[in-house]
Amino acid sequence: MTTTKAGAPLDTAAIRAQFPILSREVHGQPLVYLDNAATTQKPQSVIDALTNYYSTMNANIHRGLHTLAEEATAAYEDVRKQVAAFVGAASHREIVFTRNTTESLNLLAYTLGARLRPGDEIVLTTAEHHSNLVPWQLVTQRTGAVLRFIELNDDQQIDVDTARAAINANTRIVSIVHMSNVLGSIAPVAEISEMARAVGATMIVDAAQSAPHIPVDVNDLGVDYLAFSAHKMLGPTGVGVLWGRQELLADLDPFLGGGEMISVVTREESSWAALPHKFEAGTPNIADVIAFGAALDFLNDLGMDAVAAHDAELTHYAVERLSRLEGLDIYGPSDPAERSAVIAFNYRDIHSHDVATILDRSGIAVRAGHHCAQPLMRTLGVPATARASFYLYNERSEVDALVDGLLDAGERFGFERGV
Ligand code: 7TS
Repeated sequence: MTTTKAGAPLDTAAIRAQFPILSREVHGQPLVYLDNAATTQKPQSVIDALTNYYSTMNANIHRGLHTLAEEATAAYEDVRKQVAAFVGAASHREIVFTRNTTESLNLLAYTLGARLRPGDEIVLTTAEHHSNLVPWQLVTQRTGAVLRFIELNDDQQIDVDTARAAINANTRIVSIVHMSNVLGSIAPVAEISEMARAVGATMIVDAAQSAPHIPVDVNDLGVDYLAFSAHKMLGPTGVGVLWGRQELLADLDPFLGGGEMISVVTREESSWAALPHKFEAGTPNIADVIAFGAALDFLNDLGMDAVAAHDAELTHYAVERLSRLEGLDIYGPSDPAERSAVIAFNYRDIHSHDVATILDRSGIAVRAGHHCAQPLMRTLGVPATARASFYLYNERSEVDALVDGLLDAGERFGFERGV
């Protein structure tokens, strides 16, 4: 495991050596993986944790009295404690494992939404990923509650003033993205939480992009619920986290019913298991949760402050280099210090899908499209963008490769090479 002294820059060469996929080639070129906002690559320790689980302790958890079941249960529950420590939760009982951020947010929309009445207001931002929009739209259809949106300011950021304009005495729920998967901007969550509390609203944060990149502490943020996904922070796919304050989770009805979430079941009715099991019906994703523990070890060994500093520095460098390209528009805050790890852009008049396809011929992986944020695309006035997103194993040379790849794409479309 690579260890880094707090404050020292990440040793990306040593880190990269631990990610087998980073040594493969794509179209005969070294892979330059810049699609980390979609999902990150996995270190050998995470891959080994999966194999080790299936090779040595595979069993169903919470129900067996045999050794394998006890070992698997302990390993799974240990990761719950690790996750609790990672976000500063008061207790491991506040951590619910789901499939992904999307399921965590749907759980909240389903359970909290059932309490809303016509005219109640749910406040989102115009920058939400569809997973923090569509579930609330379904709630409005069922209840007559209405959606209100925090708009971007002139610098394409969510700020305290735009939030103040949307939150009022009718607000029951505020559910906002912490770090936008398009703009890379970080919302002032602590201040917005205070506004929500002042009107008695529940405060939810979509931390799918922030938890991987910056230290996230639920106490500092002052929120009620937080959702994120393991696969965007070195962990396996198929594991999501919902953190909620214990007294609030205890007060919610279950989302899914079935095995392991009950206490007593009669033919007519049931009572619920204690937290967090009330929200984990059925056999969970045991192997992937356990491997997520190895991902958290990896992040903790580096230190989230060091990860944040690395991502910010690289993003700063990338914004600087990309802004020098003629005909390249970058979306999001103008000051690179206001963003992290994600840069959405359009180049010349080349469609972002063509940009991504041409870059792929040089081994460079970026995403193109609407990034599951269609209302934001409309606000920005574009149908789609290309997007480069970075993580702890990316290096400046890969940003340089991206710039070269874009110049190549420009040439193919008849533009003169030249910066
Ligand atoms: N919220 C944000 C801010 C996201 O960026 C994503 C995924 C989600 C929620 C949903 O996460 P999931 O794990 O449930 O899928 N964002 C992206 C992306 O930007 N490209 O691919 C997935």
